[in-house]
Amino acid sequence: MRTVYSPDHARHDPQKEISDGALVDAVEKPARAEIVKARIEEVGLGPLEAPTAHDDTLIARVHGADYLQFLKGFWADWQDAGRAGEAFPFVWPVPGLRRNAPPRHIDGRLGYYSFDAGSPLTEGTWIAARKGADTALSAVDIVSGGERAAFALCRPPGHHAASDFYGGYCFLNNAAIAAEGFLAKGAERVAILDVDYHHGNGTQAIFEDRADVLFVSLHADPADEFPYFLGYADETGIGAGEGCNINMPLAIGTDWLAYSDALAAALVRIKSSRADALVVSLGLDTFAKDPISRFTLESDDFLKMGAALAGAGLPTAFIMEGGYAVAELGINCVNVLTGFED
Ligand code: SP5
Ligand code: ZN
Repeated sequence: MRTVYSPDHARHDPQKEISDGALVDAVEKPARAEIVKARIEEVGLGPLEAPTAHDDTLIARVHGADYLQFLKGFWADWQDAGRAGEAFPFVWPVPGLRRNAPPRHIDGRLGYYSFDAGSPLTEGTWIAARKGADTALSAVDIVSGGERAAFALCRPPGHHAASDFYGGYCFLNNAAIAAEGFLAKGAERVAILDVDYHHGNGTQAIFEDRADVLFVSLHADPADEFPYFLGYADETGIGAGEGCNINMPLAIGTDWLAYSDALAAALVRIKSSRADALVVSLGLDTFAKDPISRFTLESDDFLKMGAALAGAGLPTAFIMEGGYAVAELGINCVNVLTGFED
């Protein structure tokens, strides 16, 4: 399998995040992508290729123009405001406050365009995220060119980013951009299967009123886990998209036995959707030893996950999402990809 990778991911190198009510060491680190790259080389999965540059057309189908402008210009604005370190929002326009226009002040703008304080914006965030979008689109190009599958080793991840706000370590929604890529290449319908431990709230929000993109997500019950405010089973789609959003919240402690049942059900739904292509939001934070998560999948289970995904029989773009047990992340991620190929 061909992998798309850019060293520019490392320009997003956050040091701290707010988590569990405290400022703690960031877990979404450059080492994550590097250990996956090293494992790909170790097992000889296939070539590593640089992304090709894509213009903003498909990114602009996913994200609002003002949001993109905010991200692009943020670091200069932050410095103009006399700020130096990585940036955190601390006030948000929840219902009861107004979110009709971005405020002038940088702290107001940060809150306007975000939903959590766990996702530091840094000097290199925009370039890394923008290269990540190129990485996802390049994987789509490879699959549209006739390959059965390709892997976009994106960093930072994307599935929590909505059309006009960031959060959950995510800034540009790479999986949503990949889905738009398949549609632009002529697919009539695309399925997105999100196997990250956390609900892909951004991807759901982007497509929930559309029938051309089916979103299916297996994740920890949001009553117990981040992102808390989306991802419940009764969110089935809106308007024309009714029936095209499927959330499968799973209990804390879920093991492969229960997970594989849910995955099989998800794949039955995807196979019956007449989708022309599949985007997999590939988070590895369902792993038992993940430091921020509470499922109990083991490394060998990721081989089985890959084999199950191949059973959908669709051209597939794998998009890297979460997974924070860095020591085992390369093994677990590449196990999905080799399990898919075997
Ligand atoms: C892409 C992705 O996986 N984003 C996840 C963002 C999660 N951020 C909130 C983490 C809260 C962790 N709380 C449990 C820590 C255990 N000490
Ligand atoms: Zn996650």
